Amino acid sequence: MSKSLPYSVKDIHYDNAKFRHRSPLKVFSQSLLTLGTKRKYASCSTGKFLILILFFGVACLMLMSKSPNESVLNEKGKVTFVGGLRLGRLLRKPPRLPPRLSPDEGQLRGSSTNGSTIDPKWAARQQSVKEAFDHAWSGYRKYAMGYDELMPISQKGVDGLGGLGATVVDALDTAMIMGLDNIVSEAGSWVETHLLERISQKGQVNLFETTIRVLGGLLSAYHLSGGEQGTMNMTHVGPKPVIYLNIAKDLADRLLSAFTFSPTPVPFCDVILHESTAHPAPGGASSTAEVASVQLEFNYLSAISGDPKYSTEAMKVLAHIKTLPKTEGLVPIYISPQTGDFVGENIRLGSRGDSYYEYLIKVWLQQGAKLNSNFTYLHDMYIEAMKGVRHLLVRNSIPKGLVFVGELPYGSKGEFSPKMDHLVCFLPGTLALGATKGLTKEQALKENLLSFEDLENLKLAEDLAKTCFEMYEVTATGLAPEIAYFHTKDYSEDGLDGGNKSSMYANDIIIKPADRHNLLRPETVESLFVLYRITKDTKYRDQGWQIFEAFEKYTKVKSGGYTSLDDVTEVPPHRRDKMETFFLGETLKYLYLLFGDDSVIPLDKFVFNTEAHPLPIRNT
Ligand code: DMJ
Repeated sequence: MSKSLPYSVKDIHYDNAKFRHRSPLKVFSQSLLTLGTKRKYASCSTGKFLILILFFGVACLMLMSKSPNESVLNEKGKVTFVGGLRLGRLLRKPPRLPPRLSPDEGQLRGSSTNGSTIDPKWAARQQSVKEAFDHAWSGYRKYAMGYDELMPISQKGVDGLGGLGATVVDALDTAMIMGLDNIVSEAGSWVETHLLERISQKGQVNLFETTIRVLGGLLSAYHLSGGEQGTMNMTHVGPKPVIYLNIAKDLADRLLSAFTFSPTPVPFCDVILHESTAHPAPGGASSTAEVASVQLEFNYLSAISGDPKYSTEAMKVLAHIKTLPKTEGLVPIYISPQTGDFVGENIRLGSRGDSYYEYLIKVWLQQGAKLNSNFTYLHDMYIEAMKGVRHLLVRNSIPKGLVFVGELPYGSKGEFSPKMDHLVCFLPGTLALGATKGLTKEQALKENLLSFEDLENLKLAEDLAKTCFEMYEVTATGLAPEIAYFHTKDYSEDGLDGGNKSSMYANDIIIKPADRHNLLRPETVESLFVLYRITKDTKYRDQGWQIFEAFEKYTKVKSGGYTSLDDVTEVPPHRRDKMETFFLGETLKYLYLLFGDDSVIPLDKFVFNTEAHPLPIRNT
């Protein structure tokens, strides 16, 4: 059990006066003072008196008004409604928000809707990604249809995720976005014919993996196939949206047992689908990232089904984590469903920690990111955590000074480890998104929407994206290892470079033998995609293309599919015989979007769940 950590700093104070928000109370009192001072110099005319009355009236209205929709979770997890004066809220600096545009999602596939012409070079590259997706799918459908994953070398399927045909559901919305109607039909009809039965018969599944891949895939398919009337329809083939919705509800009803069986708001990590029961992991604890990365999906399901129970259960987790002690906003990677407390002191943004931070900002964005929203606490937690990252986890390598995010395996009092999982490469994209809220950097700057924290986070995003790309560039295959270490003044190891001697970072990045595999992961291309959309810097597209070419060269399996690798530092690399579902769900989707038009799944109207399934942002 973890020993208590110091309580986190709860209030965020921007250091830069330019971004300091003035509360209505302060505006009013300052106005009174100003008027009072002026009175010394001029007699009080009737006009001035009327202005004073008007000001006073408006201020009173602001202080007394209540919002009928304001609700909070009490300690027992029940939703209660609150109204009246929320002084704390009035005094807190609200995040700066972009103006909400009216939804205009009519023509979101293929051609440009923003007047820009599509560069033929990038159109051709986008087409290559589409062909790669088709090749990946063809291997899967030939040898593994209905299994969770393809083993492309042995040409068979394997159920590594509980047997719900995870690749089918993970790939479905990518096929919709790419306009691959034949794949949408095949995958859609498999879902319609088999998935409900599978869900009712299968045994143990992991709450998080099933939520992000299967539930998330179904929900995106629902939306992209026109589920919410009048918003969007990317496909005219495959099942009707209501089919996806009904299966999603059935699955989520069973997954809910992870929450209802737990004695605390922290869910158990495993669910027995056919029994609708749940139990903790063998060691007892759940991963922090896992319990805090199901909210986008459950919230959206509540919104479209009209049943609040999904959202209510999932949001209890974040409301609960808000109350726990943290280290400058950073949290240990394990949490106990039995006690509700964090377990151990291991802090990292790689495995088991990553998407906790991602969902803080994305859930806030999903809920409309409104001023005075009940979810502002998520933005506060996110800003505090990113400050903590910059303070405690970010270092520079030597000799060439790559910026990286390390780990604190024994908490902030213990030794710093210069280890960075490839998984951490989600962070540049999340930081950039959190800074501009999906707008371009240019627009956000022009409209003066970036706070000091946003600018710091954006800078870090760009630095880290470079490091993530160099993790590919430094190896003999041009593909990143699962884990890299960074050479610092306190840490070095000889003879463990990536095999590309011409990389200027060959001495900065250390790759240990056990960490040299590549699982076709998406995080770096995800960040390149988000950073390209936000900065419009074409270097991100060039880097994405370079990575795609390396995947083509070393992971493509002739008979169909793509495979993981055992060692990215040797050529030719030894292959690992597994095509992970996220290669179709995420990696190829992000590459396709990176080379395409910005109006397809715009970042200020959608959030991608942590498995790259886009869900619409609430616009009320
Ligand atoms: C995906 O399942 C998700 O992106 C998750 O958040 C982390 N790991 C994989 C991809 O690497």
